[in-house]
Amino acid sequence: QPPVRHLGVTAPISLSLPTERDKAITISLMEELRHQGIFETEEETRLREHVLGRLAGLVKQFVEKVSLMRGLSATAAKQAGGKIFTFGSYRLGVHGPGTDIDTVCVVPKHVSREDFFDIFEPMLREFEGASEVSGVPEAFVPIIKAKINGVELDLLMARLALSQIGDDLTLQDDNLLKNLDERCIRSIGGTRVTDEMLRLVPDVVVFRDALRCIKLWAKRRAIYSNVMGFLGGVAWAMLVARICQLYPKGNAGVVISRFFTIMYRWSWPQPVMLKQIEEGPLQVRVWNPKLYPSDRAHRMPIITPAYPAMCSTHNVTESTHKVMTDEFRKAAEIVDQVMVDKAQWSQLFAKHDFFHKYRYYLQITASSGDADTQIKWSGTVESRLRQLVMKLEFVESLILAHPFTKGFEQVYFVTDEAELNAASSGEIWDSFKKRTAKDIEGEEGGRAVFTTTFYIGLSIEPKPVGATGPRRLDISYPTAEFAKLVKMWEHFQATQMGIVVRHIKSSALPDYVFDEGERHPKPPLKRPK
Ligand code: 3AT
Ligand code: MN
Ligand code: MN
Repeated sequence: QPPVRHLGVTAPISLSLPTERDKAITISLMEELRHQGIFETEEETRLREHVLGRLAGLVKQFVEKVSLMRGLSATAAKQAGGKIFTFGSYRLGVHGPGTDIDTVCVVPKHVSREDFFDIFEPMLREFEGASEVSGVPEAFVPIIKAKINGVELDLLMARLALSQIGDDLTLQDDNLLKNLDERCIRSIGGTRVTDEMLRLVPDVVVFRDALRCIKLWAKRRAIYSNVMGFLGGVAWAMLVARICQLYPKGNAGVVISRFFTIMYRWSWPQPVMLKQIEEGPLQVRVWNPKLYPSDRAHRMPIITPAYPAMCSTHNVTESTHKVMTDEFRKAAEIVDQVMVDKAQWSQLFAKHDFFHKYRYYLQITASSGDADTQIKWSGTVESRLRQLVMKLEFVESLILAHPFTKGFEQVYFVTDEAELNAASSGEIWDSFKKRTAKDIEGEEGGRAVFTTTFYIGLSIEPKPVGATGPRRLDISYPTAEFAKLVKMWEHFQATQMGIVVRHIKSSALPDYVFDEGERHPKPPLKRPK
């Protein structure tokens, strides 16, 4: 085999060193990022390291305890080991203040998943400085969420087919996946992908700085969300990593200045990959559009570098693809201006204009009577929203169905059926707008309504020249189908949960979608007489 001369599936575009200009814009970019407050303090960094050290010790204690229970000798129980690995933004080194640390606890084969929830979780509850410990053993990726010394943690577990887990273990070897439970394979997938990504970029510091910039930009422009059909953290990281490979000697300014143009011009559905897709020891599918029609349907495939290769962007739809392409174009224009000193970096991070952009919006309101139900119900509706987007994309004369990346949560206190129906439909009447829990105490029919409202911006084809009458836009079918679909959720209860899809004009958008001073005040919506 020839020696590896470059990282990535093609040769680099340029091996040039940064110019004086590149150096200057990188300095101003980093200044702007600091100004935007995305870096944590040194104190917080130390606290995270301290917490991870303590957690690593606790995992070893847990393994030792279970080992003794299984009849291992004291020495063997100590040697059984146990190790934690991080993934997510913390592992990549691009986390912000107050974000979580995603961690997987790797244990030897005689420690089971039940032990993780029956023994480790109680140990964690007793652990000094731990709070808000809550396990979700039945999740697709079983997880314990917790806080230690105020630091949020997502804890996964993986049981390897090894009798000891030494401190020097890495998760790189594909053969480690053999004979593992699928949940364990999924749980170490995050670490395997982030570690591989870090190995595949020419300069980790450049990669991190550039990724911080892209993450901030994508969040501000409301295109950072895997569930809603945009890209999530892993996919954005892979795009940046690919540009780093193409400019191995570049600094952050170079990478950013090429990023948007290259992504704008990318010939999708040609995939973005950090290395060639490899086969491996498992009977699992790796991404292959030649073989699988569902893989062929991916519009913007961005493929994870660790075996088994997967597409991290299967939620992208025609609309979200268009929206992202448009954002790439706009950002490329701004960065071109920054390069010639005609714009500031801050302009790249300007807030999105989603609620100013469209004349019509779909308003999707999920409601229920209590906070716990609402979390699960609104999560279910959110996770299926892109199904509605895809149905809308089939509607004739609808150019674009643009989902907003987050839902808005409101609690209202209503006193009768009419108010209840209004609130559950996403309407805000003056009569209950400012009412508090206290106001309905002892009131007959008084109750709380928890609502989460999502928005989809609609871009409609202009009327053909000479056409008369209003343009017909029939969205009753997709919206009815969507309501039916979410109600098929296994825990759906018609008496407890509501779902209403409304078609509104931009002038009817509620104040809560705008920042203070973002829009001119309008007359409030009165209760109809
Ligand atoms: P933050 O800095 O934490 O906002 P992040 O990139 O670390 O950004 P997350 O902590 O949300 O993002 O997720 C880290 C990884 O965990 C990304 C994904 O591989 C996995 N993950 C996130 N949410 C889920 C989920 N609901 N189920 C399974 N895996 C998930
Ligand atoms: Mn995270
Ligand atoms: Mn997390």
